[in-house]
Amino acid sequence: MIHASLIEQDNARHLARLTADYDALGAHLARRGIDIAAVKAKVAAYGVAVPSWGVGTGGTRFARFPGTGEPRHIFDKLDDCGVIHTLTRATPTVSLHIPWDKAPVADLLAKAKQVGLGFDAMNSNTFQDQPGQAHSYKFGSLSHADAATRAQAVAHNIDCIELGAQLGSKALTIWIGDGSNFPGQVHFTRQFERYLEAAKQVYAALPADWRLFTEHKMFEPAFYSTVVQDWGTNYLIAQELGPQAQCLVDLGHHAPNTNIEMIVARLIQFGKLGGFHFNDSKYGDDDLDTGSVDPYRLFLVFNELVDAEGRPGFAPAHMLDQSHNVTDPIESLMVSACEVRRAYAQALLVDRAELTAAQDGNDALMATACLKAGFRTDVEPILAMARLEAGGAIDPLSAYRASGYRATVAAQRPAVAGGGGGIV
Ligand code: LRH
Ligand code: MN
Ligand code: MN
Repeated sequence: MIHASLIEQDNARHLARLTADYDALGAHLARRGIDIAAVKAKVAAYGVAVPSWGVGTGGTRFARFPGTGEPRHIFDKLDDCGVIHTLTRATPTVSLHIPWDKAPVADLLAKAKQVGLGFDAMNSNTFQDQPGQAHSYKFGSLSHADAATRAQAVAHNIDCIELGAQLGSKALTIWIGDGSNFPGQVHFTRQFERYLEAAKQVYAALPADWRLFTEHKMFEPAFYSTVVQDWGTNYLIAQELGPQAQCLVDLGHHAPNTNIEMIVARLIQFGKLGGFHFNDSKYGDDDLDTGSVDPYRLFLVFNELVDAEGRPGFAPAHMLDQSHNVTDPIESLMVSACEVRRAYAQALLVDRAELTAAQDGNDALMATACLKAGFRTDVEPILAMARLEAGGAIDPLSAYRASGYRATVAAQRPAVAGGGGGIV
């Protein structure tokens, strides 16, 4: 969809500047005792999964304003995801949401091969009703008071595992909307007992090399109480289910000002950090572009991840999960993937020996200055050089705009009407 010659042409415009900037940064880092090539190699090896649902224009419960060339189905979505990876070389996998992306396995595999992508964690959906479904999720799914509804939700999750196993995925992410809207509406303990019993049935269906990620979220769609509301409940679930169960941290699913990096550290310490849904927020589950509001917080999360690198069995899954309401989703996802890599690169620059010495010497100011030294460094030349050497674009946005991809697909994909709300 994006020709190599186009990338080469666009790169040619930026190459001299990049080479000069990269050399200057290399000299600067060498003075700090850091080998720029080693940082670049780590950045180049780092990938973040794109959510299939992210390439469609998002919306709020009030309205959705579609862009042009909206993907019609999973195959269009995979084309768009392919563009993101071709230009950034940072998003080698796609995370599917079922049943939104349901399609014959052979077709999914063929398309993924054509666009050069693999499949990351599968996401189940028991927060919406589907046409023809026997039991409604209006009052819950895995924790529903009715056993038949719970069984239907369990069966759907097992279907997702079976589909994912054929696609080469290695994890299932469960997020449920179950909760309540009124004090007294549900019995907290009985509801959570039902959830655990149902989740155990899903866990029992996991292949030996799979992981089950449970994703907590403070509120919404339930507004009084939510069954898996915070990392404490999430940790209890992972403990109850067993070693293949871990917690997924969506950055937008916490109360404002929550110390998310500390939650990350706690989960790492006890072997229960499964992965991330990266996004940014100001108020709640805003699903804003990763790093757009508080890049320092993203950096602090990566500071914990870099600190934990090399721990036995430490392999959290990294995915984006955001909603693009006013931008071209491909552009937002490209920029966000680069933001995640930026936070990683900055965290790699932190002098860990100096930090430990400052911490142990109770030198609060030096400790925090040590972090800031990593965060303040402009690592863009490292990111751009990693992309260039992998065949990607020095400036993905500039190459994408030069390609005219959006206009091309807009001519092929019929325009869709805007209107009512929705999350995708
Ligand atoms: C819930 C959530 C979860 C869903 C996705 C669409 O807010 O973060 O990950 O699967 O959004
Ligand atoms: Mn999420
Ligand atoms: Mn969310």
